[in-house]
Amino acid sequence: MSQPAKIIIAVVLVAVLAGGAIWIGKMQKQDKNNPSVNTSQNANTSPNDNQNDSEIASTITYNGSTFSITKNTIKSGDKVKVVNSSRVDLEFDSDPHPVHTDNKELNVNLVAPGESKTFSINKAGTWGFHNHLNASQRGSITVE
Ligand SMILES: [Cu+2]
Repeated sequence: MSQPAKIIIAVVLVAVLAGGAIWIGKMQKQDKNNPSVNTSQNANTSPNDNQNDSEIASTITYNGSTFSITKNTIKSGDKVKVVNSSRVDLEFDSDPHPVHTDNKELNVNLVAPGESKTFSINKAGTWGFHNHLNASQRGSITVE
């Protein structure tokens, strides 16, 4: 074989090998990208699907004389529902009475008999609350 013919064969071989390597690289990239796109879409859409009671982290129920609470410790950003199951007005507010300044996120004020109000707490700590109409009726909730 002549010298120029060997050079041409060598150049063609290098071109074919390089082309194959680029093609395989592209295939691997596509395989990696497709599943990750799908999972990130699912993660972004699911949290906003439901706006119902399943998102309530804790429920505080007033029976006319005392408060009961389903969960004493919740996470920052969680939703809390205040239910007035009594026949009298409830004014649900943060401690201390009468200024309600410890954590104003708890100041939901009037909850009429048979009604409820939902609020979110973001500030970490243990927060006391009371019925402003009868400040001896009280409870607390902890936010981690
Ligand atoms: Cu008060």
